[in-house]
Amino acid sequence: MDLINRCASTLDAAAVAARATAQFSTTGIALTLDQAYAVQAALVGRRVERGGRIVGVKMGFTSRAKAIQMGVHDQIWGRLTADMEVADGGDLSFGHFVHPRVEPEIAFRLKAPLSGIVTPEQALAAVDGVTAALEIIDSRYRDFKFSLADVVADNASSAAFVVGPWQEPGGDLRALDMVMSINGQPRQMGSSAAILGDPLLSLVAASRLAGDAGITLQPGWIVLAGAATAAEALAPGDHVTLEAQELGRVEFQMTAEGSAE
Ligand code: OOG
Ligand code: MG
Repeated sequence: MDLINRCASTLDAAAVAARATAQFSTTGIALTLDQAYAVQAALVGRRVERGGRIVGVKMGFTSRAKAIQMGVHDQIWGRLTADMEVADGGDLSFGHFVHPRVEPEIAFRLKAPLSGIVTPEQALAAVDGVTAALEIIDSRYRDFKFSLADVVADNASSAAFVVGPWQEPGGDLRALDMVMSINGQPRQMGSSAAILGDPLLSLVAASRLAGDAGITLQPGWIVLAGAATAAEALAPGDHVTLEAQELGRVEFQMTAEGSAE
């Protein structure tokens, strides 16, 4: 098996077993960024072969808070599949994850294809819904540590996501208060401004990166704009809510199912 498929197999097995694996970069496998995206494509390709379906993309490291938390400063993207989506208010099982964390985000839903260099106005014209979202990230690497190439290969740590009720696009998204609470306690408070100054610019960046990768973001796809604050670690039984001013509220429950406790 070639290097790309070997790395994809390692990450796929780690995700399926919910067991961490060693970072490639610290075990003598120095992937280039192009190779890392090829691993990501092969990894998600395996899930698609098992019946998954691509439903969108996620952006990573579009806020300083996240770049600082993880020590990775370049914007990255990953693929979302249908099996990763949890209904608003729905349940996830702790036992399916290695060391899950949750992030407050904003999501866009597309009604028209998008790829390459576009203006914010052109990006907005391709959107038919915007909402508050929670992303559950779960690095398949031990201790949640990775290089840029490692995290790109690991589908940008993405594990699951929840979107709130879709709202009409067109409102100003530049300064929405965002409060993420766990079990009723506010744990991260921020502003949508943390996402590149305007979450719409994250959609512009997603279009550019998709174009670079020879991909077109499709009508119906969801684009997660990236976290507005640092991520919070999750424990079995946690109930998570995000309130994003004007966009509303989104929530899920991390049940203790499959956890050691
Ligand atoms: C990588 C994913 C970053 C975001 O919203 O910035 C990300 C990670 O932190 O493990 O999803
Ligand atoms: Mg995220």
